[in-house]
Amino acid sequence: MKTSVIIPSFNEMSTLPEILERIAALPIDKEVVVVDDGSTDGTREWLKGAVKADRFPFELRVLEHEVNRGKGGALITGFAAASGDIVIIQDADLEYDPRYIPGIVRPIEEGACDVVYGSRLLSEGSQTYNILYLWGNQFLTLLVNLLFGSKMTDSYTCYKAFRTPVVRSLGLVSSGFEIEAEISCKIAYRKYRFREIPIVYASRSREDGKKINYRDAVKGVLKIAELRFRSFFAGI
Ligand SMILES: Nc1nc2c(ncn2[C@@H]2O[C@H](COP(=O)(O)OP(=O)(O)O)[C@@H](O)[C@H]2O)c(=O)[nH]1
Ligand SMILES: [Mg+2]
Repeated sequence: MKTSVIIPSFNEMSTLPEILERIAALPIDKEVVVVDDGSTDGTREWLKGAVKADRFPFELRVLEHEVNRGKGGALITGFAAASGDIVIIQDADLEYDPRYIPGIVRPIEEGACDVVYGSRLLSEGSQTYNILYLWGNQFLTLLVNLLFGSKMTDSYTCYKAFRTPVVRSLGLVSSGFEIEAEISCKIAYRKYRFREIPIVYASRSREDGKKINYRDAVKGVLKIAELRFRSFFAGI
């Protein structure tokens, strides 16, 4: 089975090369689709050079948005372009270590489930940027569980893996970080076979390039409420 690693990137020149090196070392059949969203720090030029030089021992495809469409917009483009049997999201920063990818996709390869999350809350070692980010994530996860009857521990984790037809069936529309809430609500509502695997997360600071902020948490709450409301009248 081939895994498509989808990487949304926006100004990640300081970490993306290392991420691709680590993916190259993974003992799985894979392709990488990077969706660059108008980076101005050289990420885009470097990616073009890497493709031209055939620098990595896997198929590397780079898709570009002329104007910035947000992490969600990038993921929607990447999911549509994936050619693998399994899709997994990998952020372009080093907060999530690609060495966890084989363990996250294995239950899907074995046919045991449709969706696997790498949870930061199931392991001791995870560091969070600050306590408000942790509380924000836990509050959003609690809302998803309360309103959609799921038992997730980390609804906003980057590490989300799916059987490709499953992620394609979700009809995702969110352009910003609230896509994490949209995915988690729809996965729960449709009762896909779900599992969580512990991962250790190493948060970065805003100075290091973190983009998600408090406004994204508010958008997440509104997205969860909107989807629950809509699900009373029609499926989501
Ligand atoms: N293409 C694209 N990627 C983005 C955008 N904003 C953030 N990202 C990527 O999304 C990932 C997560 O962003 P980050 O700010 O680290 O959020 P966090 O890890 O969820 O706290 C990183 O790989 C970013 O480069 C965007 O507007 N467009
Ligand atoms: Mg990050």
